[in-house]
Amino acid sequence: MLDRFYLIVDGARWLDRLLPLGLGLVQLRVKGLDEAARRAEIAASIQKCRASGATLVVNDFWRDAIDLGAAWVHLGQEDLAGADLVAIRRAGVKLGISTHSHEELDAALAADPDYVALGPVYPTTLKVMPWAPQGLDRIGEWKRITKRPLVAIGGITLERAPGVARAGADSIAVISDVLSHPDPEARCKAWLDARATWPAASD
Ligand code: 3NM
Repeated sequence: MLDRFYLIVDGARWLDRLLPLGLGLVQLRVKGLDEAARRAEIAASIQKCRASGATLVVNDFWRDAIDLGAAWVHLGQEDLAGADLVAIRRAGVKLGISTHSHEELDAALAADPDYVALGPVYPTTLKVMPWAPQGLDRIGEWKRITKRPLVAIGGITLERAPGVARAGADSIAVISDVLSHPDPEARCKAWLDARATWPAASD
């Protein structure tokens, strides 16, 4: 089962600050680096998470994830279309896939992922996206259809988290609410402490 709090970071430097707080699940989402810098970030993140007992998910770069020994990879739909799923499976790498519509959900389920992510649940300022916010009802619908761990993402704050969990999300993925907070360590700690208080789906 996935940790209920899933932090997404844009560089390994965050891990030194936040892993000691007790993070269990982290995604490394790096953009715009050259290959050598990207692979160094991924390798460092794998090592840091391993040392701390956290699960690291590598966004997009599935070849690097295989080469460098990551346990998980997360793919958006474009990367999914070009990915060698057989190679990913053969390497024993687990797979999460983003979805934003029923069509994308069909494509994701055809790849038999280990989790499905649904977004954006709320408006997000982090990424320009053509999809309207999904809302909480969609989470329950996705949970019924996917029958596997469900990650909710997009515009989720600590205050919104209980409702997202109640709607059926197994894990809540977050960027801005932690990384853009004036005190990321304190905010991250607050998320970690709050996890246990969230209701189970449809409590
Ligand atoms: N993917 P924040 S929303 C990276 O809907 C990403 O697939 C999304 O950041 C999707 O927590 C998103 O700051 C951004 O809204 C999440």
